[in-house]
Amino acid sequence: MAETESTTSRRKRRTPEEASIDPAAQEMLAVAEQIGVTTAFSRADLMAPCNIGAVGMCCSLCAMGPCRLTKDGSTGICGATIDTVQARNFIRSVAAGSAAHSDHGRDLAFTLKAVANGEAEGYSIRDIAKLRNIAAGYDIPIEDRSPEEIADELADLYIAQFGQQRGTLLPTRRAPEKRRKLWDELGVTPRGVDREVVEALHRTHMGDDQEFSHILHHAVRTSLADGWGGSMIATDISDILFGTPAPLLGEANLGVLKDDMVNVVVHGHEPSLSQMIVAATQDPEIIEYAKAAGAEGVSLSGICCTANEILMRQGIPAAGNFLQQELAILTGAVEAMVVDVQCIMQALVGLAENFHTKIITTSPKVHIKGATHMEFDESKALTIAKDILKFAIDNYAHRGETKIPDYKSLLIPGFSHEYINYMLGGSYRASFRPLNDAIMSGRIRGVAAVVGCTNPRVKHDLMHTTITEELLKEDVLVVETGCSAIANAKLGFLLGDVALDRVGPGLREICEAVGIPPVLHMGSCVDNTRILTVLTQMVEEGGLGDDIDQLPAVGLAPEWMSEKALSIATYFVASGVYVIMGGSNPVEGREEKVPDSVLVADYMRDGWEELYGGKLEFLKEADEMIRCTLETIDRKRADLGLPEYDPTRFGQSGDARMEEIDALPIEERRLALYGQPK
Ligand code: BF8
Repeated sequence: MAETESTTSRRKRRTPEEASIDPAAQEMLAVAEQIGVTTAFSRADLMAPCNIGAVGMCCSLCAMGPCRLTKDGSTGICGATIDTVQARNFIRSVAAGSAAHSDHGRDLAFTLKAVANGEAEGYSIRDIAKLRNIAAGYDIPIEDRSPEEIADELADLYIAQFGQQRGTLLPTRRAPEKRRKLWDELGVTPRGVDREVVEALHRTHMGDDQEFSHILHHAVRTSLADGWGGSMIATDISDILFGTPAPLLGEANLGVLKDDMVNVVVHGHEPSLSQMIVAATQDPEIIEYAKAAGAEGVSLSGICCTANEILMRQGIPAAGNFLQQELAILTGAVEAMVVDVQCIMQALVGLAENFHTKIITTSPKVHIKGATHMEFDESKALTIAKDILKFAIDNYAHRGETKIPDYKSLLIPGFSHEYINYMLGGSYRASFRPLNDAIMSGRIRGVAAVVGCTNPRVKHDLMHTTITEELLKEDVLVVETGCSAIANAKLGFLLGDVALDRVGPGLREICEAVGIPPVLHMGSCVDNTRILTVLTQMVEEGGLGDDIDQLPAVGLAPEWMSEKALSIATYFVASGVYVIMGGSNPVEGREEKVPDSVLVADYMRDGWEELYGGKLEFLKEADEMIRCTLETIDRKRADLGLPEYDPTRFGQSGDARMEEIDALPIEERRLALYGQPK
């Protein structure tokens, strides 16, 4: 097993090779050192995390504090105990994560409404079949109606989900029946997106909810309003407006930047503007404008989840994941970095001042001091996109020396749940049957979702790639979203030919038979809802139990850093999945002498497992995460009565075996093929 380094000393500055496994990142970190600028990597080295706040022992909810609960038996000034403080901090993070994803979904719902009413310049409804399917699922009439009429009604229905006060959030009806009943029984079925987020904030105001498991009960409800609400709505509408992803060829890493073109990097999360910028780069007027400025054209690439949105739909290259946003600027080759919402470092502006790069903010919700603000308005979307590109092109003349690392990898993204369904059965027999059969036979041992951020507190990309590599060898099919997908793309895991030499024999047979890579890129972080849908469809297909908690499936976010990740983790747990988070555990602070002082961490593991069949654990090392993943998969296989995993039973067929046979002399080849000379 590859050596892993989960944490690094805060006292010493890491070398580029210690900070990242990615040679492109290493090259740029060396440039940062040469020119004497900081990055998130070096700032993480210089700033040790607060050892009180990091483990949930600090309460800053009122002005009697902040209170540090570091001594055994100590409480806040109001008397709040450590478990209450940890639960309150946790639910506040879940509420922020749920709000971020869901507000993104809300904005897309308003964009859908505007498109339906002809008020959004440049947009159209790309996936009419998905629009009709989703609308029919909510009993919206679809026959003899135009796509715009259907979209208008669906937009209204989705907009209403945010402000709904009572009843059941409608997308939850897509969960398995048994799971929905469980949520109803436990009282965690979300009512409306905004209501759950607001209630989370109310409950954690000074003097409110003070029983940690009761607070966490509402954390579950708030997270479900994200996963089976706001995020699911965001994925649905993105597919309707911009097209449901299907596999295509893409590229990832900083080597996608072009020396002879105007480089525009889009960074953030919402696809509304980035999709328009994609369209604008093809506009003859823009191409001419770029040529007049002395460039060969405009080269667009992405960072973070915006990268995933346009990569999986149009094949626009990904310049990198979260920790590469500053590194892209360090190449000196970026004319403009266009940002919208979430995961945008404030340090970008100061760093860009060392180069010619312009940082352009576009969301009415996100301004950054020193950046150029060009506000996005869907009614003039294409015009604004062209204005942004012209601004970037005008900046090309100011470009100085460039250092673009010569590293990029091919990948095949675009595995929406619709495409997975199709690829397993074709147009007429689209089905999850082959996947379920492969799991039941043991060719595929189980499924792991390796997702989430990169975090400068751990070696960049190492946990994602180590865990993925080891699970593939153990015949575990891996699905990916977010920054993790970009990390694994850089090592070639998202490209069948490269990756298949590194996977177990049974998984290899399935990948070859179906024609897929062993790591399926399913999109951005809101698209974790596609994974919920896949898990539900696996349950509904039959043979693997009647609820998600029975599936041999595990979720991992080994380098997480954002509050959104905590919301995602919680809604997966509540959906029945064992979730492993790496790095720091925000609820691990304990009073050594008080035996029940790890109440919150224990409850998230054992209490939640008892209630939901899924549990949340924070583990430090990759080896431990891999071991726990495989143990859980094997235990769930045994509980289902499936055969014990045995890789020696497979690998006798497949492309590799055929290549071996082809290389044999004719007599031996006949013997291998027909069992006797012919
Ligand atoms: O939403 S994986 S660093 S980019 S939070 Fe951010 Fe984390 Fe990346 Fe996408 Ni998700």
